[in-house]
Amino acid sequence: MGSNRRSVPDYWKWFTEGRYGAFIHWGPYAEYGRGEQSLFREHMDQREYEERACRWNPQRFDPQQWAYVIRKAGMKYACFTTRHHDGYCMWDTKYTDYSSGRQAPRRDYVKEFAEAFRAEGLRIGLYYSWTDWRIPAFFDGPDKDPDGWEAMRRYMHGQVEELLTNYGPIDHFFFDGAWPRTYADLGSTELLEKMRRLQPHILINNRLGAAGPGQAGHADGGQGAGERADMGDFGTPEHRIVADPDRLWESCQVTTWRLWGYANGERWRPADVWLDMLCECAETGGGGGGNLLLNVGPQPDGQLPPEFAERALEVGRWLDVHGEAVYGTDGGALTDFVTRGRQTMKGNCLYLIIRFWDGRPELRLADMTSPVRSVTLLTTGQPLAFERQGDDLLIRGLPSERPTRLFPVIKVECEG
Ligand code: FUL
Repeated sequence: MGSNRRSVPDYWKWFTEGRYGAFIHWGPYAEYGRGEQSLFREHMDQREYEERACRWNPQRFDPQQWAYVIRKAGMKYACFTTRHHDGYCMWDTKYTDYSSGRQAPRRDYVKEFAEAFRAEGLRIGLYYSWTDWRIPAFFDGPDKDPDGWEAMRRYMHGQVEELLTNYGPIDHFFFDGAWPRTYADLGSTELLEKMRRLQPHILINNRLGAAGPGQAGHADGGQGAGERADMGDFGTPEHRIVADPDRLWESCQVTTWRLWGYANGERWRPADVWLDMLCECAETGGGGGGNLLLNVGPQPDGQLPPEFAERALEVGRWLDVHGEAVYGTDGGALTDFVTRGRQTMKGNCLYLIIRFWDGRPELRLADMTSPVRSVTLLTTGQPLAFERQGDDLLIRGLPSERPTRLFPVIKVECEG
């Protein structure tokens, strides 16, 4: 069987095999219930936003509960916003008082997050935005304000160093908001060296700045958007699933239809849409990467929205039964299956993940020439009869009723 497995060091296997993680966008912006960019999008008065941020004091933050739900959801890691574009820091940083450590909560949320998630056996990711909307030097750039720029760069590098020094092993780091700056302006090369000294096994994403001036790039960072092509361990397609030919990749997606931070009254994507994104990542990426980082914007009081927990646990129950079709799978396609669902492979097994159950007793796989040893309906464990017809494989005895609300899976074990 063909495989597009990419060779990665053993210490990155948790990422390539784990496939599925949670993105957590949480900060004072949750109070507005309109996503993570309320300040910017709504041209809000900055002072007013800051005053309210300093008073923000969630009473129901329970990181153990988050970690429990996220593990039960079948996710293997989580990436937490330490600082979004509003500049508010979710840890007790020595570089500013504008933080959860020094304002109303007097809590180090990064520490609490890392400890609780590690205790559940989850890997730890940290998100850090280069952009801080409060600091004009970021937008003015180094030419207009060299001193302001230098101070800001020291501040950012210092903060990243703090995050990688004080919170134990960090597995994953997600930079964001590098636009419109270049990697040279940001000092990305130097910072990356330092990060790898502090955390030799860390995976760092690609949002590290444009290759040069005039290649400003896009929020999405990468794939022709002006990011320097050779930077970062994994690509970060946003709101889309597309393989990065040069490195591992992780598609980040929202669970509502639009926003990342808590969005009051937003419509939620249903569980089958989540699951299909996960299976599409597995199918598209295989062993060459292809992760799904699925977002949640916790409520301002610190609780996970019940709509999130409900869907996450439903997908988690599906993964309890069908996880082998998603975790640690290789890429490559054996048969044409797009009209019915997704296909993944692992070793000598092919998994057919069926979105559209037509209730017919037979399923024909075209051009499935590999010799087959057995066929099983993984969902129920029931063995299925099969027959070779020329180059096709005909599978028989499928139940007329869809055997699960989410996607039934057929496992085809080939010889050798
Ligand atoms: C974007 C940001 O601007 C969004 O707020 C979000 O954090 C997303 C993951 O990245 O570029």
